[in-house]
Amino acid sequence: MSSAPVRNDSPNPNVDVDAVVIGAGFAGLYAVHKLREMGLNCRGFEAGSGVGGTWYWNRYPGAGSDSESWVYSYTFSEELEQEWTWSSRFPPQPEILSYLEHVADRFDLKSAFTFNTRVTGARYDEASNRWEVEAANGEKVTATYLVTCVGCLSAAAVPDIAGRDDFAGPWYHTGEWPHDGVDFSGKRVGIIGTGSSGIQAIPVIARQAGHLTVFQRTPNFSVPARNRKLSAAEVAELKKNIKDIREFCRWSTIGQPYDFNGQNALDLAPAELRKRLDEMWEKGGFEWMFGGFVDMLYDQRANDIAADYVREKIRETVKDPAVAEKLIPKDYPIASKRLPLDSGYFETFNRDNVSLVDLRETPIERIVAAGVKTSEKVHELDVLVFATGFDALTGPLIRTGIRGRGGCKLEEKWAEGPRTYLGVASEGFPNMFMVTGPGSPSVLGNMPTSIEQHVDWICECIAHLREQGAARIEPQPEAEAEWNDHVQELANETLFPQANSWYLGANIPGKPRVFLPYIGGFGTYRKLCNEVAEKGYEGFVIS
Ligand code: N01
Repeated sequence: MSSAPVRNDSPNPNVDVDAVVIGAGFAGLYAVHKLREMGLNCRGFEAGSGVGGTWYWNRYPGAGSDSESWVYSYTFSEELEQEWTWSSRFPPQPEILSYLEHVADRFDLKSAFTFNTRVTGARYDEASNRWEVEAANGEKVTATYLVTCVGCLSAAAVPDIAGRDDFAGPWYHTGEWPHDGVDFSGKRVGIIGTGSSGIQAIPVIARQAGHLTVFQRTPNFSVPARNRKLSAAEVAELKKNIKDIREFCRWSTIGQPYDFNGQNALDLAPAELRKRLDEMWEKGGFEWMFGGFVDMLYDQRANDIAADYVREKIRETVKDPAVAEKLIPKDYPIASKRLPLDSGYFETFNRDNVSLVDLRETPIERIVAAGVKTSEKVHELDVLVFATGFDALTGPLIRTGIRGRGGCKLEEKWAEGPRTYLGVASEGFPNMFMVTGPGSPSVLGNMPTSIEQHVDWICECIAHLREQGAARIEPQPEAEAEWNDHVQELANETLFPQANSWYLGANIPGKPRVFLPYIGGFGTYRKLCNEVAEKGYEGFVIS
């Protein structure tokens, strides 16, 4: 990358900048760090009062990472990597937030950001070749480059259930949790949703609440996290080997320190397969699925083996067979919805103070002042929790009010689904870069690995433009169309499209059913991005 000094001819360097970065999570912090290192003048905007992104907003009980701590962090600074010590295998939300606070302070990143300030619009002006960014505080800033670091799962979705505002008690969405916590002691709590957030929160809330009612629409598979404290010896060993571990992640299928084992489940004798699944189950974590047999994601017969294994575990764990049957997913392939990791989720249903309402048997009719009214009865509640997910990937970008050439709104261009090239740029939106946008591996891998790859690639691209004296970059329509077809084709080769998941936008009424992330593997994607750059940004128009 060029280290040539970069000129900033802006009349007002605070208002007319080289780059606007939206969001101060993992992505935005690193983008600011890297762009500043290149000599660019950056302004950042963040809706929250502090840094952290996902980990700023998702403070619900039990929130934490499902990626191993030693890879759920930045690699750009060896000193940072060596000086920070994680407490456990899967770090809890407060620890990740402290880490990001530490990074922001250590590299003086907060000074680039205006906090408590959501970006309300960003318009590309063709005449000046600049982005005009408007913030909720009335500020207007112009920039050569717009770098969106808005997160993939940051637009909370609260379902529009009739009577929602009639509820007499407080209600909360897991993705917008109050900073001073919620005291559930002795309360009758209801929770709607059994995705990853619900599955993390339910065991913890159950331990505090007087009674917890879980409203389940679709039962979920889940694999034990087997979280544990890291010993000093383990930390020392990890730190010693961290370079190799990280290099492995960079080229692995899901950006994690393990990968598919190159074997198909269907090629193994049943006893051997069972032994391997048992060993992996004891280990816990995503590795059980994504460090094992790749045919489980492609071949229904192999997937059935994994699904039946988990079904058996649920039956063994949940004492009441009728409750167990309700908790067992039967109508979609395992892992075709994002596989949650849990710490005692199924065990929670053995508690006397927990009850399960199967919304397929008794659907919600409306919310009333006293609680949730299903077709059976009113479930009386003091507090209601929505663990109902997010308008994933496209939602956070669309709500930013982005308009490209000719005033074209992003939501107009994406009316039938997102159209991007490499998930990083979209034709008609010159000089706009999306970090982990739709069409990139993003949510199908370890997010910090994805984020660092994207930010590095974007910064090298910007350096290239500046070296060439080029004013503008945007995808060629043909390259973009080809990429989008490729993303869909790859998804259609797997079992993923068989589930109604947020990967397909199926959780948001009216959202087009399009597979959102790139499923070809993180290492493959990295290689493709590198090749595009090596070929002079093939598929882009540079002018
Ligand atoms: O959201 P979800 P999430 N009536 O969309 C139900 C990441 N994450 O916040 O399946 C009744 O998965 C919905 O039911 P159904 C991770 O990538 C990571 O849990 O649509 N129920 C479902 O059960 C994850 O996948 C971590 O039928 C309704 C639930 O709400 C992503 O965030 C931790 C409903 C939503 O599940 C999203 O997870 C947490 C309605 N009207 C999250 N509407 C870690 O890394 C929705 N539901 C640890």
